[in-house]
Amino acid sequence: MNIMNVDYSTRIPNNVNLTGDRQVLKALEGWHPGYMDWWSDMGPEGFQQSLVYLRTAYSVDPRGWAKFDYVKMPDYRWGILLAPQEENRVIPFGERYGEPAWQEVPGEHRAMLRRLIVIQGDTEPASVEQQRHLGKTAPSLYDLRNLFQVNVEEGRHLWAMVYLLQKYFGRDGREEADQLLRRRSGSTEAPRMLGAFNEATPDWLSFFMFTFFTDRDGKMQLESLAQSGFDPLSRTCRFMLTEEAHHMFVGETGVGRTIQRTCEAMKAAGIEDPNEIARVRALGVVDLPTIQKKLNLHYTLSLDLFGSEVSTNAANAFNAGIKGRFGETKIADDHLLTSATYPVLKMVDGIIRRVDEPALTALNMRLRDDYTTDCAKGVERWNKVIEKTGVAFKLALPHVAFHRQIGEFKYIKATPDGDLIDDATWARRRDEWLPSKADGDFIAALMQPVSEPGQFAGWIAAPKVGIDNKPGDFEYVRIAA
Ligand code: BYC
Ligand code: FE
Ligand code: FE
Repeated sequence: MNIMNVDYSTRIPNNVNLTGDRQVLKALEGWHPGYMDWWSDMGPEGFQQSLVYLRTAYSVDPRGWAKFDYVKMPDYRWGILLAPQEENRVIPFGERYGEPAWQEVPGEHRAMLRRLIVIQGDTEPASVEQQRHLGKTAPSLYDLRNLFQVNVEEGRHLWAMVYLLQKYFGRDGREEADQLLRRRSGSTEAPRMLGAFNEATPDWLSFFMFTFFTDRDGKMQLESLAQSGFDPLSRTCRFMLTEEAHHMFVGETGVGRTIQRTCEAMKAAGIEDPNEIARVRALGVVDLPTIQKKLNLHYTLSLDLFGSEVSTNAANAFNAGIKGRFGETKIADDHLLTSATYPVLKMVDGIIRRVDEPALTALNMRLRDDYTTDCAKGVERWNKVIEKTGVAFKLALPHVAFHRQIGEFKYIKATPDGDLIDDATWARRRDEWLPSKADGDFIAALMQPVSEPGQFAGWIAAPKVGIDNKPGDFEYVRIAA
């Protein structure tokens, strides 16, 4: 079978020759009903009988890997797709640098590898759970379709990790695969593993911020895992990244369209000062300071996903050749980092200071810095949207010490500018910097569903182009009665 093409003859479409791998096929087929139960309990609420204009991956050829068609979500073909194997690929970093990449799990690193795959796998269904209630307040059929597209693909990412667990980790891999369907976002007994994935996604602005900031952590982590010396993981992540681009597009354009609509409404009403919050809100749009607060929240929750700035876990994974750096093969150094250092922001004697740390233990900080650079570019594109309308306002990323739960800054309180403050000041000023209950209530009240083709809720602008070049009034979801 050509690796570019996907075998649709088995229940689980795949390009990993499952028909010739009976044991894994059986394990996956055994897992499938539990997945479908999870999808019906925890996947998108309602709309399961509606026809959604979705893309399905049918190939891993970068020139054309997806086809678009109307599908009922439960009939979506969740497949196992790995990017083509690179000939003679070597381990690109760490103690085994330059040795042939592993096609089987290296025994001495089995536990570490399994843990990383499980953590990655855990985030995928968590995001679907977080977003499950959003369908009923979608601002348009276009947005509704994008939500469902993201949801089915996060479902596929779960399949991707479950395949690795079942194929390469035997019995404990199968147990982990079952656990991935048992944990629940926000549950007290069995929560999802990472902080941000137990937070609520209460409204569409949060959804867009999440897909911009948190899916972008996904991009950074997948890029690092795509460097892995364990070749099946590398190939899996490389294909996931092709889907990830759309998730971040949904976030960036979603926030951009919200900003656009706000600024246009302000201009039309002759409001010059973005801080005239009551007047702006009376227009039925989200004021820019509240958008900044949402940004502050989702950016900082996502910073926590990089773990501690200084981490022996990260050093061990790198030394082992399991998890590399962003763009590892393009970095011009020894890929061993035995004597290199990296500047890390730390609390030293009560002050935030930049301190040189061994580059190996500073890998989380480095990836987080790469992430911040990537986020900042997107924020600049949002600022261009504001600038074009002539409104005087700039969005900005808050300081990395602000509102942190993980790492160096979890015991201190800081302003978005990075000034240290005491608990009383924090308590008094928190609502200036993060969405308050009142902000949430206001946004919730705006979230009235719109389901006429080509129509959009009043708080968000129409997109510039349709999905798959469809015209503006295209019926992206045929809602079942
Ligand atoms: N919440 O040495 P440390 C995505 C734990 S998103 C709770 O500081 P390490 C997606 C840590 O587990 C990408 N616990 O950090 C996006 C450890 O616990 P144990 C997901 C946390 O290990 C949107 C302890 O603290 N993929 O795909 O170097 C939609 C000390 O850890 C947190 C990955 O994350 C936290 N935030 O790095 C859908 C890649 N942070 O072991 C999908 C795989 C740390 O002592 N994961 N801890 O009990 C990893 O590479 C690493 O596990 C982390 C943490 C980067 C997450
Ligand atoms: Fe994902
Ligand atoms: Fe994603």
